[in-house]
This record gives sequence, C-alpha cells and structure tokens, in this order.
Amino acid sequence: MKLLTTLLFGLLWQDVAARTSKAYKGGRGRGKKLIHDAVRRSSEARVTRDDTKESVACAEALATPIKAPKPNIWGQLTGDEAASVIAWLFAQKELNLTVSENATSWDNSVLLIEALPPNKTDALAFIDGCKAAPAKYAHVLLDHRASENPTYNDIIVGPLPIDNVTTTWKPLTYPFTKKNDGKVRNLDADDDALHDQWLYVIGADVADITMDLWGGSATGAENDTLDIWGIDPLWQDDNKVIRWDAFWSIPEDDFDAETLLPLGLYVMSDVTGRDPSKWKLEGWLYNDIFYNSTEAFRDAYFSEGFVKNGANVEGDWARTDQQGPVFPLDTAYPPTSIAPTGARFAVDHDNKYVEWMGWSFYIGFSRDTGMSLHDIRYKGERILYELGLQEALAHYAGNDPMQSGTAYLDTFYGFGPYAFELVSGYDCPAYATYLNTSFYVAETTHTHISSICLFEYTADYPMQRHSTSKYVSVTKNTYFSVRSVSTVGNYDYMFTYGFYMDGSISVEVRASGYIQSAYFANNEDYGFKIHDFLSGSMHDHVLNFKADFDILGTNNSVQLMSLVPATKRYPWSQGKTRNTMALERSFIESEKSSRFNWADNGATQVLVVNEDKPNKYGELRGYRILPYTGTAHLTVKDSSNVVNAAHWAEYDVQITKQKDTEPKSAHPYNSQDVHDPPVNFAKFFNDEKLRKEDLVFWLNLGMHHVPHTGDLPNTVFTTAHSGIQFMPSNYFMGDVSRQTVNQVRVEYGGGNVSQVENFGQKDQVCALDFEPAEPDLSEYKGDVVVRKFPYDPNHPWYETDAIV
Ligand SMILES: *[C@@H]1O[C@H](CO)[C@@H](O)[C@H](O)[C@H]1NC(C)=O
Ligand SMILES: *[C@@H]1O[C@H](CO)[C@@H](O)[C@H](O)[C@H]1NC(C)=O
Ligand SMILES: *[C@@H]1O[C@H](CO)[C@@H](O)[C@H](O)[C@H]1NC(C)=O
Ligand SMILES: *[C@@H]1O[C@H](CO)[C@@H](O)[C@H](O)[C@H]1NC(C)=O
Ligand SMILES: *[C@@H]1O[C@H](CO)[C@@H](O)[C@H](O)[C@H]1NC(C)=O
Ligand SMILES: *[C@@H]1O[C@H](CO)[C@@H](O)[C@H](O)[C@H]1NC(C)=O
Ligand SMILES: *[C@@H]1O[C@H](CO)[C@@H](O)[C@H](O)[C@H]1NC(C)=O
Ligand SMILES: *[C@@H]1O[C@H](CO)[C@@H](O)[C@H](O)[C@H]1NC(C)=O
Ligand SMILES: *[C@@H]1O[C@H](CO)[C@@H](O)[C@H](O)[C@H]1NC(C)=O
Ligand SMILES: [Cu+2]
Repeated sequence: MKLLTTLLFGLLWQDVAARTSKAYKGGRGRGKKLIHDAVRRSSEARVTRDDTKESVACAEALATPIKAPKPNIWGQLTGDEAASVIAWLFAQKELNLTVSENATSWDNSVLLIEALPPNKTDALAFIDGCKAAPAKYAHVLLDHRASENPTYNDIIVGPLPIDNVTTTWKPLTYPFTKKNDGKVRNLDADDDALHDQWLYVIGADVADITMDLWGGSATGAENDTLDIWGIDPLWQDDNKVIRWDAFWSIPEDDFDAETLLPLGLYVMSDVTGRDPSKWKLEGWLYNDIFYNSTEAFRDAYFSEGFVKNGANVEGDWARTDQQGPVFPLDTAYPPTSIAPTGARFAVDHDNKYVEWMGWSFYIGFSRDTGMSLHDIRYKGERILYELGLQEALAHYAGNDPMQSGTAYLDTFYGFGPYAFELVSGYDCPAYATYLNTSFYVAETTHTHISSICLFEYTADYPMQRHSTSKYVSVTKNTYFSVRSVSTVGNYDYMFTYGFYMDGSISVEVRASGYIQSAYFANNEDYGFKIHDFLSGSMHDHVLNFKADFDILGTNNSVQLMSLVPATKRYPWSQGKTRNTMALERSFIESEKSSRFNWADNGATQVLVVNEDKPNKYGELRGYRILPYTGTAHLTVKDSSNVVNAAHWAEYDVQITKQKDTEPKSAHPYNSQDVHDPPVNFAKFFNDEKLRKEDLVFWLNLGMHHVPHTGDLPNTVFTTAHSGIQFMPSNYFMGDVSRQTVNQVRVEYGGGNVSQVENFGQKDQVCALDFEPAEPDLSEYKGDVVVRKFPYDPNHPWYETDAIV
C-alpha cells in the first residue's frame, strides 16, 4: 500500500502550545509561519496546511555529486589495476604460483591484492602541498604452501601502473615490527587435511559415544548432525602446535545458532608439522575429567557411574524470528526519519570523498579492517589525518579448554570481506546514500553493493536550548553518520563515525549476532547459566582504533588536565582553609608514560593540543578525547592465548610518535605466531619524545560481555555498544553550531508571541511519497564477483556465500 502524506516543512512549533509553565495560551503562529501537523489517525492523513503553498514532490534523496579536491590516495585498486598485478605476478616464475581454483594445500597462491596505503610523509606533500601524488604500490599476500614450512608472505609490487621493465616485487617489511623477510608462518596450511584426515576421523572413532550421548555423529558425512571445531589461536608453546576442538550440534534449519549449541566434549591434538600421519591425539575432556587417550575415555564412558550431561538442542529460543503474541499497534508503521528535501551533503563516488556542513573526508577500505576515514577536515583545516579500526579481539575465558583457549583476532578473517550490503530502512535510514566496497579473493574482485552508508540524522534531543520569561531558543541536533557492518563469524559489528555541528566527532561500535556460548558444566565462575545446558561465556571485546590527529599541523602535544580535590587558603577566606577542587595540568613528555587508562570518575581530560598555536587568550587549541558510552581494555593479564599478538589491548589510551614504519597496531596473521608476531605493538614504545611531535592515538573501544538470557537468541545493539568522542577544546572561538539556521528563537510575553525567528530555514511544502521508507528488499544482492585471471570485466556474476 502506498501512503501519501503531505508534510509542511517550516517551523516545528506546535510544542510551544504545551508549555504550561510559561502560561502560553496564544494562537498558533503569525502569518508567514506554518504550523506542522502530520498526525495520522485511523490511517487517514489529517493535515493542516497553508493553502497558499503549492505541494510538490519531495526531492530525490541523493547526495550532490562533487569532485574531490585531490584524488583519493587511500582508495582501492581499480579492477584493471588488480587484473594487471595478478597477470604480472603469474608471469614471475620465481613466485611459482598456482591459480586458486587449482591450488592444493601444497601449491603457492595469491590471497590478497590491494592498494598499499601511502606513507604519511609522501601523502602530506601531496594533500597539503603541490607535490605529485605518491607512487602507487600494490600490497600482495602470498599463501606460500609449496613447502614443509608454509608461510604467508607480504610483498610489495610496483610502482603502478605495471610495466614489464620498472615493476618489481620485494618482501614488505617496513610496516611491521618483525624485521625479517615479510613472512609469517601459516598454521592453517593443512586445513583440508585437518578436517578430512584428522577431525572427522576422530569423530568417526567416537561415533559410538556421540550416537549414544546425542544421537548423532561428526564424520564429514552428509547426515552429520554434529560439528567439530575449536580454539583460535592454536596453542603455540614449546615449539608445538596444539589444538583443542569441541563438539557442537548443527542446527536443523537456516538459523545460524551453532555457537549456541556446545555439547561439552573436547579433544586435544598435537598437530605440529605438515604430516597428518604424525599428528597425535593427546586426550579428551568431559565433565571436567581429562582422559589421556581415546581408549581411556571409551573405557570410562562405558563403565558404570559415568555421568552424562544433556545436550543443547536448537529451538525457538535460538531463532530470531518474531515470537509471542503481537503487541497492540505493533503492526502499525513506526515513526520514520525522512530527508524531505534530499541529501544535504555532497559525495564524489569515484573518490569516496564527502562534504557536509564544513566537514570533509575521504573513505578508504581494506580487507583487514574495512572502512577508514582520511584527511578529516573542518572548514579546510585538518583535524585527523587518519581514523580507523585496527583490530578486534574477542577474548573468552572458561573452565573448559575451548572457551579458555578462544581469543579471536578478527582481522585474520577480515572486516572488509564481511562488510555485506546494508539493509535499507533497518541498518541505515532508507534515504541514505550508499557506497560500494570491493575486495580481492582468489583471482576475483568481489563487490559488496551498498555496504557503506552515509546519512544525516536528527537526534531526538536538541543541540542547544535556553528559555527565559521572554524567549526560548533551541537548535536541532542534526549530525552526519558514516556506517558499515561486518559480520565476522557469529558476530555483527556495526561501526559508525559521527560528525556534529559543534565540531565534535564520534566513533561508535555496536555488537549483535549470535554469542559464542559455553557448555554449562563447571563454568559457574565464567558466566551465567542461560539455557538448559548453556553458559553465556564471559569475554572481553576490545577494538583498537587509530586516531592520527593533526591539530593545526603535525606538531602536537598531549596535555592532561585533572580535576583534583584541594584544600586552599585564600586572602579572603578569613584565615581558614576551604575544601574545594582545582585543576592540575601536565604534558606527556615521552612514550615512557603514554599508555594509560581513563581516570576514575572521568577526572582527567586527555587533550591533544598544538602548543605553538594558542588562541588569543593564550589557551591551547586542541581536541579532547573522551569515552562516552563505556570502553574496555583487556581484563586478562599476560594472556596465555595471545601472548605478544595483542599488546594494543592492554590500555584504554596509548600514544606514539607517528612513523611510516608503524602504520598499524596489528597484523592479520599475528595469531599465527603469537610469541613473535609480525606486529608486536609493545615494540612501538621506545621512549620517544611526544612534545610537539606528530602523534598517533591508539584508542580502545570495547565491552566486558557476560551474556545473560537476554543475549538469546542474539546480543542486542542497544546495550552491546561502546563509543569515544573527540570534542573541540578551545579549538574554535565559540560553539560553531551557532552557524546553523536549524534553530529557532521564539519571543513571547504576557501570553502572546511577538516574534518567531527561524533564521531563514527552508520554508517548504512537498508531498512525501512514503514508499522509499520501505525499500524493495527483494533487490538485495549477494557478492558481485568479477574474475581477474583470466580477466573479462564484462562477466560478473553473483554469489552469496563462501567468500573467503
Ligand atoms: C585449472 O586447471 C585446469 C586443468 O589443468 C585448467 O583447464 C584450467 O584452466 C585451470 N584454471 C585456471 C583458472 O587456470
Ligand atoms: C613450485 O610449486 C610446486 C607446487 O605447485 C612444487 O611442487 C614445486 O616444488 C615448486 N617449485 C619450486 C622451485 O619451489
Ligand atoms: C615508506 O616509508 C618507509 C620508511 O621510511 C620506507 O622504507 C618505504 O620505502 C616507504 N614506502 C614507500 C612506498 O615509499
Ligand atoms: C608484459 O609482458 C607480458 C608477457 O611477456 C605481456 O603479455 C604484457 O602485455 C606485457 N605488459 C606490458 C604492460 O607491457
Ligand atoms: C549416516 O548415514 C550412514 C550411512 O548411511 C549411517 O550408517 C549412519 O548411521 C548415519 N548417521 C546418522 C547420525 O544418522
Ligand atoms: C594415561 O594415564 C594412565 C593412568 O593415569 C597412565 O598409566 C598412562 O601411562 C597414561 N598414558 C599416557 C599415554 O600418558
Ligand atoms: C555499485 O555496484 C553496482 C553493481 O556493480 C553498480 O551498478 C553501481 O553503480 C555501483 N554504485 C556506485 C555508487 O558505484
Ligand atoms: C615542528 O617542530 C619542529 C621542531 O620540533 C620545527 O622544526 C618545525 O618547524 C615545526 N613545524 C611547524 C609546522 O611548526
Ligand atoms: C496579547 O494579545 C491579546 C489579543 O490580541 C491582547 O488583547 C493583549 O493585550 C496582548 N497582550 C500583550 C501583553 O501584548
Ligand atoms: Cu560479546
């Protein structure tokens, strides 16, 4: 059904009538001002309008096309560039590459081709100066498996465009702390053998037990009702590679509930080396009893007195569809935000460049971390050179080896490939402007249509207000959001960057999706019991963000300003002391003291300032960094799982001197060598001076998540969220949101309004076609895939699964 509602845009003013405290009883508006009234009753639009206004159709909600001032140097490779790099790589005989579709676990293949981000040094000369754009290089990741010692090899290929004379490749090492040959060992090289020759063989071996316990088996057969998978990262101590795997029920329908269906049986194996015939089964754990062989486990199982626990089985409790009686009125359409006069921002789609109300920025995208923002400026003055996710850790704990051994470092899976198409009207308002993202997989480029959304939104609270007996002044809080969602396995992470009219920026992450739960037995100290045999396994989500501030240039300092209790005697205090408070200021001098947590009671302001450019009052212009919806760093000390692979997770705030050799706090394969990972963040801290330097803030968002019954079937975004704000601190000479016309001042007195000042806001009438608010979701697509080798750009196809 198409519902046509006529809305009058002008002064939203009817609420004034409700102001009883000011004894207002007057008429509604004066002459030129319109009254907005779009109340709908009994499905009949009842509209009050000024008949002199012509009703025209509301504008298309598309962003104004613009041209970015400079090309996006943080953008992706074009399809042709990726195709030329892959063709060139296959021509380099020494790389000994096999096309992915024909590669076995003993062949070398190409895992990734993407643009290598430029060094900041070169980038600044281009974006701030008149130097040419930095030379473009491809970052290539090879899966080197034709070896007893398989490795992932990072190499750099370029400069682009490819030509057969000047193009070279060499190991990529400068962005990593491990200064070897750009290689990290690959513990997953024998993934196929692991399932076919190891886990399913074990599953078949104990099929008598699993049939008896749960009426199913995990043997790799079509009729399996059980699954076996385990810890990540693998145990890597004493030069061995040890895995613990758990048995899980496979859901009977399409709901992705497997992580809610643990069965409480765990098997340990030594999978060191590439020869599955040399792998060893090290034991079994059931109900907190360890058995050192399958034989010992079977003997115990079939002996008298063996305690068998129940199974977690799927049901409506694990399904997300609507359940229970429908609430009265819930089938009526809920209030919906619209953009009646179209998008009020401008976008260069090709360059992923955005301008809105004084703000501008470029959007980058990578396989590891998804979207990132670059060269964020307000009125042409850069505030951040780079803002983006670095890594996400989900560190579990439990009495059992599965939960105790789980500490996902999610860039291993990648946020880019899992940033799927957003659901219009649900993930983002239906009027949002969308961008596509692309990434490379196995000689193809996949495009996820509409996987980044851009939109304005008017908050449910104003930016500013004040009232007196003579006037009321209030300003709308309309902000700009950039959003994407990555579904990494069982979890959905929603990332939102917000830009506000007062010059502040927000970084927010929310989590939904299925929790990874634990079998309940003996896990009381690690979670709530949330279903018959289920524990909501405790875990810390820690998400590291890089914020490379440039406050009025790159010579920046970190000032700490603390509110402290004080006892003071003043000339006027009559000889007595007064218990009061005062400010204490200091600077962080070096990397010796640049890792810390948010102060208790929020008592310390963390300010990034430019000491050389005070304002006219002598105060340092800068930005304050503050948490606003709770953040988290890792509770675990010296984690046995991640060892040196996630030192970035240890503090809330960590500040380093910017270096081209330290562009990222993590590497997607840190989990493959946790003792000696490619990027060991702790090595960034070498006492360098931080006064008047180019600074990078590594900030952690996160949640200490102890799932309760309300996390079933899915965790909800309302409470699983974390955020940080960057707010101007003496940066501007006043609140810059005063520039917006989207405010009103109503003068009144004696019961009459004498003036309604609306500052020239758009005073417009248009007819809203309601249909766009409920977009046609039958147009939702899977991946758009274009093969790059052999390359035929005219042959894309659609694929909805198995993207990595
Ligand atoms: C894979 O191998 C088959 C058989 O050798 C060959 O015909 C095919 O072209 C190969 N695939 C690619 C993409 O090269
Ligand atoms: C090249 O790779 C193949 C497997 O694809 C392997 O059998 C061969 O030994 C490799 N050659 C060299 C020189 O490494
Ligand atoms: C980036 O900077 C590093 C460190 O100075 C240097 O080794 C590297 O060659 C530079 N990369 C490019 C692409 O210029
Ligand atoms: C490079 O050489 C290959 C094979 O020798 C050829 O197919 C290709 O067209 C050449 N590329 C360029 C850019 O010259
Ligand atoms: C699966 O099928 C095989 C062969 O048909 C049968 O032996 C086995 O019992 C079945 N397993 C289950 C769990 O039904
Ligand atoms: C397993 O445990 C039994 C009894 O505790 C012991 O006798 C045996 O040597 C152990 N076997 C292995 C392989 O460790
Ligand atoms: C997104 O991709 C689709 C399919 O390839 C294409 O039709 C559309 O033009 C792209 N949108 C943008 C903004 O590039
Ligand atoms: C930044 O500071 C350095 C010395 O620390 C100085 O040489 C340089 O000129 C300063 N840059 C600016 C833009 O003020
Ligand atoms: C308010 O308006 C009423 C009706 O126009 C008028 O009688 C009254 O004097 C006005 N009061 C003031 C304080 O202006
Ligand atoms: Cu969680």
